[in-house]
Amino acid sequence: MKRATAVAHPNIALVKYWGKRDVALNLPSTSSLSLTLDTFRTRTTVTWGASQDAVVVNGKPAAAKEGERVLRFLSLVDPDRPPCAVETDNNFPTAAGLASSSSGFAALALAATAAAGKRYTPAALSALARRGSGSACRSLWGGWVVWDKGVAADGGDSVSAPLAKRDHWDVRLVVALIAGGRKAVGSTEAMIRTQETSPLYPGWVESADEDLARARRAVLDRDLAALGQVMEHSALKMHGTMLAARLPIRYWKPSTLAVLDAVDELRRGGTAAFYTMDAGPNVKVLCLAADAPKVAEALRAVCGEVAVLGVGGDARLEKGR
Ligand code: 2P0
Repeated sequence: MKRATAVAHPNIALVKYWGKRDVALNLPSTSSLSLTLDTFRTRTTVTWGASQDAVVVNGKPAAAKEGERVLRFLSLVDPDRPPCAVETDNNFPTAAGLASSSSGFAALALAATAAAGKRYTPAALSALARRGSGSACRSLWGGWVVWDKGVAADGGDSVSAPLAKRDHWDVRLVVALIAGGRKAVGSTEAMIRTQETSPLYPGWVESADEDLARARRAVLDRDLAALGQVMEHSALKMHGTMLAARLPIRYWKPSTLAVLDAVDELRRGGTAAFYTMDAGPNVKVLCLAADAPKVAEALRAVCGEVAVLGVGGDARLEKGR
C-alpha cells in the first residue's frame, strides 16, 4: 500500500475552452488561457492498494457517477491497478461554476501517480489530468497558463504550460458568488450540446486563435485594458454560443446582470475592472491588487457574497501526510 496527498488550486479561463474535437480524450476545439487562484484549493489523498475501491468527497461517499469518474481515471494510471481509496475535499463550493473539477483532477493526477510510484513528465501529467477534466490540465501550474489545443490524434500535444509565473503581475480576481449550489446543466453536457446544435459554434472556433494571441500578449505586457477587452469578449461569445444551442443553455441570473452593470459603472468611474463568467451564474472580476477593495465593495452592494482571490501557485505533493 502506498499513499500520497496533493493540493491543487482551481483556475479560471480568461480565454475559454468550450467544445471538444474528441470527447473521449477531452481534446479541445480551441486553445485557452487561464489564471490559477490562491486560497481556494482541493486536497486529495490516494491510497494505492486498499481493501476496496472507495471515493469520499468532502467527508461523504461520492455519488455513484462521480465516484465512477474518479475510479475510471485511476485506471488510466494503471489498467491493472489494485483497489484504491480516494479522499478529497474542497474549501469552496463544488460543481458550482467555480472550477472545482480543474483543481480536483489536477490534485488527483498528482496524488494518484505519486501513490502508484509512477514518474510522469510535466507534459504527460498535464495530458493525464486533461483526461479527467479538460480544465484540470491547466491547474498543475500556478500563475498564467496556456493550454494548447494540439493537433495529435492521441492528444499527446494537447497539454498546458506556464505562460508567466505567479509573481509576474499583482492582480486579484474578485468573485461575486451568486449561487453556490450545483448547476442544472454540467459543463461537459453543455459544451457538447453547444457544439452539436449551436449555429454560432463554428464562429467561436474560427475566432479563438486571435483571442488567444491578444490575451497572451496582454498578459506578457501586463496590459490590463487589452486583457480586459479580450477576456470579456471570450466570455460573452462563449455564452452567446450556448444561448443559441437547442435547447438553449442560460446560466445567467438577474444578479449576474446586476454585477455586470456594477463592473461597467466601476469602469466609468475610472477603475480598471473586467469580468468573466463560466458555466454558472457567478461573475469573476479581474483588477489590480490595489483596486480590489473598491471592486469588492461595489460587487458586495449588488450580490451579497464576495471572495477576493490572488494568484495561486503550482499543484504540489504534500510531504508527510
Ligand atoms: C474553461 N469551462 O475554460 C471553461 C469555460 C467552463 C467555462 O473548462 O468536460 O469541467 O471535464 O473537459 O473542464 C469547465 O469544463 O469540462 C470548463 P470537461 P470542464 O474553464
